[in-house]
Amino acid sequence: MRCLALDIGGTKIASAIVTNSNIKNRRQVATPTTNVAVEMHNTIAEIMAYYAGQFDAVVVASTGIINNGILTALNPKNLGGLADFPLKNSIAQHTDKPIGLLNDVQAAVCAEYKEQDQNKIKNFVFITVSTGVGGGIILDGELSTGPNGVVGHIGHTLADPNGPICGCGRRGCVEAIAAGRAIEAVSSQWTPPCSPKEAFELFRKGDEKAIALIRRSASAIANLIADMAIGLDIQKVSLGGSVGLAEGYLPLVKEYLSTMPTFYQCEVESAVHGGDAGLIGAAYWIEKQLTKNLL
Ligand code: ADP
Ligand code: BMX
Ligand code: ZN
Repeated sequence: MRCLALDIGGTKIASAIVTNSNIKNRRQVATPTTNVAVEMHNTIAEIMAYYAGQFDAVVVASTGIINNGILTALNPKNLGGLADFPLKNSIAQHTDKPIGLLNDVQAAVCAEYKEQDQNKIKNFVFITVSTGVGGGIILDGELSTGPNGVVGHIGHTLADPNGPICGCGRRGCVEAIAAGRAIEAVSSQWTPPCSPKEAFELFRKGDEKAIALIRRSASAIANLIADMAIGLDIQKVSLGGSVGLAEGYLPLVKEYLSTMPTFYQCEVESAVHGGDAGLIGAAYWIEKQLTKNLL
């Protein structure tokens, strides 16, 4: 099946035709930041027109809570203030083909889990450290989404009760400390101001303030992994997102995790599919849904 997959993140929207996990015609545009409700429709219309006639089904892996065809941002600040968006309707205006929607990280975990030894690994998590922090959770070999699509919003568990207010409204979420946006909130105040990518370059050159900032993020993610391991008996974690995949980050996460008692530890590796995990996982998921007549 030729599947048009879209991966809508807080920073970028990737799209591609995915067939048997092979990606063709991959494109990437920036996620709208102003007038987002209107611009999101326009961006989707442009993507749908570009791929017209090339697909048998459409699947969207999107940031936000995906339920009943609606995208609801838990952290609207990650989407230029957009709180709700009629994602399914926006796509349906351009195609009669089947449409599937799920959260971006729930999609990514499907791609990563299919690469695992599933006889051995039953409980598995994909964590993205990107614009935000999110998780996709496999329990007993099955993707868990929950009655409202909320499962996996682990970026909004507590990292520091005295930490910054998160865009979701809660104080001290992991996302408010570890995410790309959290890194940017600090590095953009430096002289000269730095993007997260530049902050990582400074970190790799041994700059002390950059090391402290990246370590703060990695430590919060290591604690999140420990919480997952002890709360859900997670056997392995796959780490993705542009921050999670940045050179030097995974070794720090492993370093913090290795200081914890044994029951809190589990295997952690970089996402096998890198930045394409969302696209590949979404296509894999919709094929399964269509086979089971679930869409
Ligand atoms: P999305 O959140 O849209 O899925 P990404 O996974 O690319 O997108 O994550 C975007 C975040 O990662 C932004 O905060 C951005 O500043 C940061 N980022 C992008 N490239 C890099 C890089 N090479 N190293 C570290 N951080 C990066
Ligand atoms: C946020 C939340 C999650 C998402 C995660 C990673 C919103 C808009 N998004 O915690 O649904 O999975 O970010 O998203 O509330 P990304 O944009 O960083 O890929
Ligand atoms: Zn939060």
